[in-house]
Amino acid sequence: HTSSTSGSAAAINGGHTTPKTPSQPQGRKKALITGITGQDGSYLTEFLLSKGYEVHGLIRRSSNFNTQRINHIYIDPHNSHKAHMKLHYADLTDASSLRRWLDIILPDEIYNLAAQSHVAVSFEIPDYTADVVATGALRLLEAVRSHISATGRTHIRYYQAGSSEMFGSTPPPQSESSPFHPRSPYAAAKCAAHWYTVNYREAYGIFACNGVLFNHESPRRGENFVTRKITRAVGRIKVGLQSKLFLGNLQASRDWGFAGDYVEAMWLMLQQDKPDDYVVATEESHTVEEFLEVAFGYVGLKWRDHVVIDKRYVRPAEVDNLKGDSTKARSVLGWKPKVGFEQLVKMMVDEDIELAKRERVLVDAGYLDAQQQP
Ligand code: NDP
Ligand code: GDR
Repeated sequence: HTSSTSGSAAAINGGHTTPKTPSQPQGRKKALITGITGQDGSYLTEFLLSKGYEVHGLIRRSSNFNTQRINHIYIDPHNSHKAHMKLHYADLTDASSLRRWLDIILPDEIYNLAAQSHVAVSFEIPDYTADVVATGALRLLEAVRSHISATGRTHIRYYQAGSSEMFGSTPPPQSESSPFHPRSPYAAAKCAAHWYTVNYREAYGIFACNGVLFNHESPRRGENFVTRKITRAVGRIKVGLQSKLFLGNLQASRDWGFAGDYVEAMWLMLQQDKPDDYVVATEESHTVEEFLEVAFGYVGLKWRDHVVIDKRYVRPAEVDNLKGDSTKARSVLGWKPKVGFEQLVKMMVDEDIELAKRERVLVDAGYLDAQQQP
């Protein structure tokens, strides 16, 4: 990679030095991911490492370790030849930390995945949710803008993790041209982040994209989202550690895909000639009840024997029906999902059965209470 700016290029130019082009990346591309410890952050890191990137992740301070989803990728930085994922402390509520790491890391691509991402919890902590999800995105965009203006690194590309929740009560199928009608503080904050991203693209010419992603799940999904809550319960019920599962509204429909497929769409958006916004979805929708049928049925259980409705899990305002139209992502990005609904549910149940079997061993040996989870 040295030829374009070193002596050999000058020789080709007849002795004139090649002008420095600070906007061009050289060598291994660098990605910066906020929310690297989350579900999507872990899959995106694996994906970018497989493409030869150096991946930098911002992690927030926690009193417990919060790197479980990326521990398997982590290599001690003292082993510098192999350690292509690096972690730094920062927080989306701390603007100075964001700008400082941009200046130190000099990333080529930035993926803003960090969020208080639980819709029901956003009704409990609306102010904090807006601070991280909406203002956090604005802080990062502003850090990117001032970093570019100070360094001339205009090639930087930015991805904003938008959500189908922004469509809220707009009837399906939802596409890029469907209006937003958010139904929670989380969704309203994501709409703000969406428009901040559009505005920084239009006002400053920043290469910034919004991915409007429909629900995507995996064995790494947080345990209080409905899919993982169900598959964890199936595993624990199957090995005799639990008998009841408390849920809220079973009639909501979601367009559920596999997180591993969706991180590729994020990357593809940043590889295009022009920045744009894209809906990413399977285009297939199922109710929570249908998810229960497949998950319990797969291991020979009947969900009606175990599920108890608890009003605590019913939201003040619900999003009833999400089903995406991802024609644009399919035609422009050449993206399509590889994992279908049944395969996704079975993948999650398989992993959670294994996890529950390990818990059972610990419970039987007296190392764990059956109510506890490791
Ligand atoms: P997760 O909840 O699994 O991960 C969220 C990440 O954000 C975690 O790494 C978390 O850190 C981090 N985070 C939370 N607050 C802060 C903060 N104040 N400063 C810095 N980091 C913070 O979410 P997913 O991986 O599922 O989703 C990724 C993104 O995509 C989110 O923005 C989400 O809203 C959005 N999205 C998700 C969809 C889905 O179906 N999964 C669909 C559409 C959009 P920690 O580990 O310490 O908690
Ligand atoms: P969602 O996901 O709100 O779509 O947001 P979640 O899995 O939390 O809810 C899906 C649907 O299931 C119903 N539900 C329950 N949900 C939870 N969490 N717990 C329950 O006990 C329960 N019972 C029924 C909900 O009412 C809802 O209708 C996810 C998040 O990842 C967001 O960050 C992301 O933006 C959107 O997906 C797209």
